[in-house]
Amino acid sequence: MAADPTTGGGEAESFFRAAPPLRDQDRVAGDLADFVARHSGNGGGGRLAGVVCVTSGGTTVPLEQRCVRYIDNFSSGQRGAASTEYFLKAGYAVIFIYRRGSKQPYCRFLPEDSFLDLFELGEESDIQVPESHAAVVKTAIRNYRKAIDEGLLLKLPFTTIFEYLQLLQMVGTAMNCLGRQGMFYLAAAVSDFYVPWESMAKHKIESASGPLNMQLNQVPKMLFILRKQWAPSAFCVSFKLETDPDILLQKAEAALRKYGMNVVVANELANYKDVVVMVTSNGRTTVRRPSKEDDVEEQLIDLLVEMHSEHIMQLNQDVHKL
Ligand code: 9Z3
Repeated sequence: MAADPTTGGGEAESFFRAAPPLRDQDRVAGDLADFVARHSGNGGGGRLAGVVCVTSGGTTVPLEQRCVRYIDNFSSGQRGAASTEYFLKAGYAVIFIYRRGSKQPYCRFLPEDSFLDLFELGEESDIQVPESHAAVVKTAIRNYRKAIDEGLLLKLPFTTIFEYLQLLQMVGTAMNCLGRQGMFYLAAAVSDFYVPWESMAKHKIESASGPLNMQLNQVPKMLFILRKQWAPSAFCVSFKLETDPDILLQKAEAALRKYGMNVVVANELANYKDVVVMVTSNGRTTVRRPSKEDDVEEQLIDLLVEMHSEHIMQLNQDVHKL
């Protein structure tokens, strides 16, 4: 039987074959097709700059099919949420693939622990926003509603590594028709190891039988398949997170070459909110956040938007040469 070109063959194909099917798969496919059709033509000199898929938050690796325990990856979703806001501001349509419960665009400044502090009951038992929070709530509602009402933001949630990679595959193949106008900005923290669905315990693992020994398989390298098969003309930005600064840049450079990324953004756990290094085939660019009140993502997105428009223009030049 011929390999399915959307699954990449080999390990990736068996990953997708064994994964539990995505809930709402048909609805997601329909929403995606509509969104991409509505925005195809972006970046070709029209009003919009392009379409970007932003991934955000950490994937979980379930240890049981009826999951009680799971392994998680570090990520609050702050980077993905902030970056989505800056992409929308720059005129992009955004497909936001996010971990359920992680940070959301335009909600980053709302209180998390004391959500009810945002509201108070008025004299007629109507709900009001106290003056102290009014400005931040108004801005959040205005910006969020604008993005939704103008059809510029499509949100697709995931929890597990299975859901995440199936969504990435669907978005990758759906965005292929956008060619160079598509961008992938892969900030989600993706597990490198997982338990294959078919070898996973069905029920909660017994603790009475003593210590647990478990072998985790390697997650197939989907960046390579994204690049080679799902959306080969898109502009691809991936992230490399390390805790050891001595290996960070060489790992980022290796990822750039191995997966054919346009940019790998290197960041270190200890200071990832303050500084990132953009690694490209032309060298390295360090981006620092100017102050605690600013986001490092603002300048990062500015630079990426510039590079993406050069990537699009390269196509236009190639077409004119024909
Ligand atoms: C990152 O490195 C992100 O910048 C952070 C953002 C996860 C640090 P927060 O969500 O954190 O703002 O709290 N993401 C990519 C991590 C990753 O899994 N990269 C893979 C790798 O390093 C490649 S896809 O191998």
